[in-house]
Amino acid sequence: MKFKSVLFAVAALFALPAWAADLEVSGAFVRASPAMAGAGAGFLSIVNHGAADRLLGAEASVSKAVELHTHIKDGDVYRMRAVEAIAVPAHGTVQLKPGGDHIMFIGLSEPLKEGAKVAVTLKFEKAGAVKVEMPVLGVGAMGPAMMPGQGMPGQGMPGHGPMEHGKH
Ligand SMILES: [Cu+2]
Repeated sequence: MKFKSVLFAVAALFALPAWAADLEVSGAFVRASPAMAGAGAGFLSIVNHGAADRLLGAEASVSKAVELHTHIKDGDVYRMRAVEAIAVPAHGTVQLKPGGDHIMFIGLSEPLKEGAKVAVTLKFEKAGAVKVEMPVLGVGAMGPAMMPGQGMPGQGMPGHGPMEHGKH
């Protein structure tokens, strides 16, 4: 465990991407949540340089529960649905992004404020625990490239607001 802690400390020094075994996690971010939202969504990219793996879940202290979600198209409406795992193909890339797969923080203990950071531990079937710091970006942010303050006020997309949680 001590060795692992040192590894994490080094990873923190150099910020992202975080490496674990053959997995490279980058571009992680969380969207700021409106004060009353109670839930938030996180996104990231996983590049797999090795054999197939699966993301089985995640842990974070910011919310009561953390689920893996995907979006399914139901007529003209996209709905979120919890999934048991997200496949990470061998030598492939998986993108958790707005409108697709994402990490859902349910039962936030406090609103996700733009500029804060959320510590998340990803749980992979083979690679095990991978810690990642997810910066909180604007409500409608599409990725870390859109830094706080760069977007025009009110330009963002509505994010998760109008979507329905099929399983909650
Ligand atoms: Cu969701």
